[in-house]
Amino acid sequence: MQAGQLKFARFKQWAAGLSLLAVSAGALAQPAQSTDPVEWQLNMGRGVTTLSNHAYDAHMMALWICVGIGVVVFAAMAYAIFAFRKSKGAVAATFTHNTTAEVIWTIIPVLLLIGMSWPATTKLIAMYDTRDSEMTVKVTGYQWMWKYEYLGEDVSFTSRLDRESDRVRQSGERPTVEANPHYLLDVDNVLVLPVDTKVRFVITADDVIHSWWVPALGWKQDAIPGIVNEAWADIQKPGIYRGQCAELCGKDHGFMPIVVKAVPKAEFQQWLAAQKAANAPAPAPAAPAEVPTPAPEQTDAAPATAQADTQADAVPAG
Ligand SMILES: [Cu+2]
Repeated sequence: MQAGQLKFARFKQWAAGLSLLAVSAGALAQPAQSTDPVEWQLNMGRGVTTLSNHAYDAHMMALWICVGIGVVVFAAMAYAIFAFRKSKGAVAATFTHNTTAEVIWTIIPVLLLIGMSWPATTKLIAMYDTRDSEMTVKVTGYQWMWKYEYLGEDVSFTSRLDRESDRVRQSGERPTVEANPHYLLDVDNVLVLPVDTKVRFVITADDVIHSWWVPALGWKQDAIPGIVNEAWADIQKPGIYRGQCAELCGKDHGFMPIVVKAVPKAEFQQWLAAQKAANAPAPAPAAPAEVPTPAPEQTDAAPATAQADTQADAVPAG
């Protein structure tokens, strides 16, 4: 009885998987709203940017070429096994070389490789082409959060694991899909970006190597202290796109998720204006700092300022 139930459960799983396959096949024809992975999803997602679509297309082309090769090779093998079986009086071949066959099985793979590498290379070059971007976001990795700066806009903030996920993970409670649908995948401040806009990212880190990865954007980029890496994205559909740090960066590596919220251009401008307005009062209280304090000796002043800057960087205002 147990075994029967188990079998039935397995069957149900398979049936669900197959129906999901059908659903995702339909979804591929009409791009889906969410790019979160679904249970029993077998293929990679298409993503929501030019680059993610490039990656998907290159992947599908390679996949179908592999399928074609597999079919041809296994069909030839099956035919040989069946047609030249011992009971039909087949005898072992005596030749060791066949120049024609060797030329054919060298040229065909070479053509296939060239056929795959040509589009792959153009796509790779496109990945690094950040020209004509309309805005730039600086991403800085910290142990263990991200800092986002909208360059030239005076808007910046940090983004870290939402407090509820953090509480649950440290409480020993068992998270459930119902109670915590985005357990460890939510942040306090999401990165808001406009759709249909070429956004350039400059990516670095302040302490150790991190990696900024949102699968729906189609790439991940290392965040390395002392180095500024570049990437770009043109998100085509409004939505919430999640990612994570993809470089082992310490004990809380698994707890520095990324959430990108893509909104229509007008809504983004409103959001940006609101952020600027919220930041605006900040300079006023800062004014007293300009009041000249008893001037210390010049030799001391420089290191003190440098230290203050470093601290300000290391502990960004949440
Ligand atoms: Cu990290």
